[in-house]
Amino acid sequence: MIFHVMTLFPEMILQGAGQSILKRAMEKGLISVDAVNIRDYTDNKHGRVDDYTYGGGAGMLMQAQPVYDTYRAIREKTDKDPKVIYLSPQGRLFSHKDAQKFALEDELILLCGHYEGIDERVIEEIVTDEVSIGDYVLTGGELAALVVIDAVSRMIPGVLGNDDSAKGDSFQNGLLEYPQYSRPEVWRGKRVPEILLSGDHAKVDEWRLEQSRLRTMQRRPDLYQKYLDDEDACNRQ
Ligand code: 6GU
Repeated sequence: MIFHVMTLFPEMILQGAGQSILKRAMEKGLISVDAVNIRDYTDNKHGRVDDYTYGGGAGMLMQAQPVYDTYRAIREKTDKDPKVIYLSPQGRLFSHKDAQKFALEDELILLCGHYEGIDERVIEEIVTDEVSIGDYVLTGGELAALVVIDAVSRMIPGVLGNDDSAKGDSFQNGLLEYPQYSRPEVWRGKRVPEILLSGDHAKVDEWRLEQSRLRTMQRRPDLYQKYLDDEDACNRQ
C-alpha cells in the first residue's frame, strides 16, 4: 500500500508513521508513506496557500490551486486512480469496516486540511471519501490521517507479527475485547481469573466470549444492539 499524504506538515506524518509497527511495515516493503507538501505547489510568490473566505467570517481557507496542483503531481507519479480521502470533521465517522475496505486498495491519497477548511470546489473536484475520526475538532487533518494510516495498515497481511492478532480485535466480531492477564498470577492481592489457568481451552473461549458480551453491553450498548441484530439476522438465514 502506498499512502500519498497531501499536507502542510509532512514532517508530522513521517514522524508519526516512522515508529514501531508502521516503521517495520515500511522496512518490509508492505507500506510506504509519501508525504507531499502542499506549499511546494502554490503559485503564490510568497508561498501562501490560504486566503480570506468569500462572504466574510472568521478564519482563513486553504485555496483550491495549491491543493489541486499537489493532487495532479501525485497522479503524475502513478498509473493508478487512487481514492482521495479528505480528513474533516464534516466527514462520516471512520470505522473498522472502512479500514478493512481501504486496506484492499493499492494506493490511497489522504488530504489534510488546515485553517477553517478547504475551498469547496477542489473538494468536489478530487475527493472520493470524506471521513472524520470522532466528534471533536482537531487543529488539522494530520493526526486524523495518521489514525487512518495506522488502522488501515494493520489490516494488511504481514503488518502485524502474528496473522491472528487482528482476528481477536475489538470490532472484528462486533464486540469489544475481553480482559487479558499476564504474569504474575497474583499482583497487589488480585488473582488472575481461575479459568484462565485451567488449561481447558473450550472453557477459556466460552469465558472470553461472555466477558466480551458483558463489556460491550455495559460500555457500548449501541454496539451491543448491533451485535444482537446481526446475530439474529444470521440465525434467520
Ligand atoms: Cl478528520 N479533521 C479535523 N480537523 N478534526 C477532526 C477530524 C478530522 N476528525 C475529528 N475531528
